[in-house]
Amino acid sequence: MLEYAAKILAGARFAIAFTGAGISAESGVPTFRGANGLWKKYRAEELATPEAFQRDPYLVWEFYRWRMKKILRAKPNPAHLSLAEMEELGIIKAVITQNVDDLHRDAGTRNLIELHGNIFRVRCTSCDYRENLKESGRVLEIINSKELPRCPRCGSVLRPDVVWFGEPLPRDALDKAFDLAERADAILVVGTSGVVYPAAYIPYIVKEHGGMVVEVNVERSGITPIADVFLRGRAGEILPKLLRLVRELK
Ligand code: BV8
Ligand code: ZN
Repeated sequence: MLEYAAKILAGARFAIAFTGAGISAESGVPTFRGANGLWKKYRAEELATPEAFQRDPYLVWEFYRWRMKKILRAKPNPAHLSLAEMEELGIIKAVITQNVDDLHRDAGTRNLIELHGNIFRVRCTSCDYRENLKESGRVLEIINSKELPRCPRCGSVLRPDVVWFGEPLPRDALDKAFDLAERADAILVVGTSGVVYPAAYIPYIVKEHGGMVVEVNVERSGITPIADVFLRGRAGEILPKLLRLVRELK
């Protein structure tokens, strides 16, 4: 199966990658729905929604501060690094991710589409102020404060610049992702349960346009039914092997 997957990627004219929380699991970033998933301790509707933020912004900020702390200690794992190298070698043209953890960027991926935003960016709940906390050097200040972060421009409360349930995805990111999916003749799907929409449409769009779907996951997902190849296993183990085989074929 690995050989067949390598042949698909080596032979593709325009291959892309689509990733979910599972690709960051081996970096120590908890997934949402897996065994030790986030939603076990917390419940999505209590936290990743605008209503939750309205009702209890302190609780929601506590959740994001906890995740930012975990993600700050995380390093890209061999799966992120393999995708960055595949882009370098021209094997894939872009990475579309549902993750908000910056690990693809840290691994060196350049053409990255973040469908659900980024946990290290904040934005104002009233004006259009946005801030990349890594660039402004305020990550630790935000993580360690107990107060609600305030907009330096208008004084309103700042929120994480991520997409919550019930919120639309950023228009430009979604348009770019759909355009890439329509052009792709192969998609490498890594570490997603494939249950969150509209992101989960991406592999289906590739399939509808006659593209091939290669999936890497430790268990079956909502994408497996349309996968031409399902490689069961951990992304950190499978992707480096896949990359080696593709390089031999190229
Ligand atoms: C919207 C960002 C409308 C913030 C997140 C019923 C049917 C269909 C849709 C809906 C429905 N009810 C509601 C909806 C819509 C809803 C939705 O899809 N709900 C789902 C749960 C049914 N979608 C929305 O609300 C979206 N918005 O629809 O807006 C609209 C339109 C216009 C105008 C106004 C409104 C917004 C969705 C985005 C929500 N934001 N997070 C944050 O991160 O805090 S969701 C969250 O789930 C993350 O972004 C995550 O990336 C995403 C998907 O999860 P996965 O990445 O797949 O992670 P998961 O844990 O689920 O799975 C991990 C996988 O990895 C597993 O398969 C596991 O086996 C595997 N794995 C584990 N370890 C490894 C591994 N694989 C390989 N190697 C390993 N080592
Ligand atoms: Zn403001």
